[in-house]
Amino acid sequence: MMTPDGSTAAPTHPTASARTHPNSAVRDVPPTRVVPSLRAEVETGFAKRPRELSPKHLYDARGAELFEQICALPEYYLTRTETALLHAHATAIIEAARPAEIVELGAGSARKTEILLAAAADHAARNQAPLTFWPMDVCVSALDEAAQRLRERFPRIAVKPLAGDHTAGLSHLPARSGARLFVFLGSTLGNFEPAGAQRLLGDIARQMGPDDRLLLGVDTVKDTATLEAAYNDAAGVTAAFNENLINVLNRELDGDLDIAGFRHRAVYNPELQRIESYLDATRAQTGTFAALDASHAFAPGDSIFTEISRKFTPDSLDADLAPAGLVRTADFLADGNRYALHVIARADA
Ligand code: AVI
Repeated sequence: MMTPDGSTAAPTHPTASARTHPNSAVRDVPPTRVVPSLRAEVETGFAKRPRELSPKHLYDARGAELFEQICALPEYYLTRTETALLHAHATAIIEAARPAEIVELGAGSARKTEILLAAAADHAARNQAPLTFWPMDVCVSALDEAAQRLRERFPRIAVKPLAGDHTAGLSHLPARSGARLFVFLGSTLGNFEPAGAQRLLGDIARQMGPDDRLLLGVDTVKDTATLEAAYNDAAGVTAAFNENLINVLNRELDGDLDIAGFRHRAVYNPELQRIESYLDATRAQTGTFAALDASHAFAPGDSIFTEISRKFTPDSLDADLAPAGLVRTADFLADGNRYALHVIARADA
């Protein structure tokens, strides 16, 4: 399933040999390290108070559908602001990166990247240079759909989809043929704690040569009202997205929690500069998970901490980039600094 920040259970491959999916041109990127399964996360995360789970479990088929709807909500300014920034600056970004290859992490439908690909295809045509697009995602069906659409629109671009979880390491990416532009959009970096963000950035940095660049889209620190509205939309789509996690737990772990006994809550934590999303129990209930051979009792007000959405300043972003040996080389800011696209290089390049 397509997830902005990784898969639930990446298979472990002993070698880096590429596998092709049946009836699909998608190749596997074997994980470098094992990522914890939902089962393992419940076992450790539900022992904490508040209970916690990583946000990647929000993206089953229904969650992915609800997230698509969130991206179109009036309150959720992130997607349309990033799209507008890409339209405004795609040519400048491509001129700065001069890529022979574009590798997108968590590409999904690659709708926003299409804007960048149009500029990259023009650049490649002017220079009579080849161009390859490697969209990487855990959802093979999304990759297949995107590849078909992009091949039709950009016959000059070699579209080579990669199935894999970018949170499981990137050592087994295919060999390069020239300067690479890594792309990581949607402020998905904000769904990672600083340690996780730094690890992911380090994984990317280790794959970057001196001429390579990373294009990173991140949401920025702003007033609490705007931020909280974006995660508490009037139509209740974000609430449904968060509450759907109870369905995921029940289905995957053979559980019987009552979804009606939980309520979505999203609040801005100004100290940590992040939205924190919770599921609060509205009444007492005990859920039994047959797959875990365990029960979990919730009292009214007990919470499951389901997601962080960090908001960045140039300084806080630099604090994540520096340990990975990365620096910003160009910044593209939306009006009022509502959102940012950054072009990033190796500090030693
Ligand atoms: C995917 N990610 C960047 C979104 C965010 O803003 O943290 C997920 C999301 N959660 C609630 N609304 C959107």
